[in-house]
Amino acid sequence: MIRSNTFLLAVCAIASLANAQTLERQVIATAGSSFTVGSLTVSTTLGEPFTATLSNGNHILTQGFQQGEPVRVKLNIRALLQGPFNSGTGLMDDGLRTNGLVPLGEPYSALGFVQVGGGNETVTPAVLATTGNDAIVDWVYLQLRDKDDNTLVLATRGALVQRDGDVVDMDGISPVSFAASADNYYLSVFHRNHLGVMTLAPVALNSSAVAIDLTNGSVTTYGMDAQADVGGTRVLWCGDVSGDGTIKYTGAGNDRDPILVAVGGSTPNNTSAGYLSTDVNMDGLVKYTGSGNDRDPILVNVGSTTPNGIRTEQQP
Ligand SMILES: [Ca+2]
Ligand SMILES: [Ca+2]
Ligand SMILES: [Ca+2]
Repeated sequence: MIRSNTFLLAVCAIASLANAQTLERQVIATAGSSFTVGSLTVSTTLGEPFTATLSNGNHILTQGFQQGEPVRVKLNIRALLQGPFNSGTGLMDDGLRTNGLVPLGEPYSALGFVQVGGGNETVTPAVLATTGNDAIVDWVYLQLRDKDDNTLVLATRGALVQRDGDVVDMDGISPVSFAASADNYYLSVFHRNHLGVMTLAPVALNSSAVAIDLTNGSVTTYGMDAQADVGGTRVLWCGDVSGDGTIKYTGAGNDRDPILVAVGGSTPNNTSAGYLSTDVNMDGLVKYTGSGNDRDPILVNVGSTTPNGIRTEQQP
């Protein structure tokens, strides 16, 4: 502070010798950078409060904290959804995409998933035109949680998942990023009609796209049986049509009845097309009976011989 005052007095003395002129303070808010003004090198900052403003009559220098690069952490997440998972290929089917049903905007905010710093992500039709192993299957919803409190959600966002399980950003190929400081975080991955999953331990995240593979058992997850095991491949449990964090086949609030309602309650053999939570296997068609119906996977997941069983999402 003493140095600043001394400098300010000095520049005031310079200013008094110069012709009076009007200076306008400028805020540089789009990026940080360094540049030279006469004999001075000036570094600008992004998103930090200023601590002092100095002037020599010709230039204003706003002093603040420096930030080397925009603070973002990147994650190279892999996760698979049981509904569209094909154990023969080891990939998810992309029936929603091939039927033109994947929305261009993230669906989670409208479904009531609370957003913290994220939401309203959008994708271009060109990204959804990609075919093959990297074709987009659907949107997922991600959370970063406080390393000291696994119930405290610090950041959220929508992201895309490819057929091979890569969770990617809006260009359809890049690792996802969050506007968050390098630190340890719990990661939770959710899907609109699957049970979400969370890392048991916080993961050290930084700007170098840390790998978190939730498909091969390399990352221990919170709770018991948080994911289905399909021949050694971990997949998110499908069948939470109601989105309440449980999979139920019978009883109040079960996930089966909405499927019957979707096809027309008195016409169980009918089908209904669309981007619908009742489409458990995510092929673009809601079916209650017959081959490839959306009801049987729910029964299988609660236990075929225990239809009254309830499977509960493993989140703290
Ligand atoms: Ca991929
Ligand atoms: Ca449910
Ligand atoms: Ca279906």
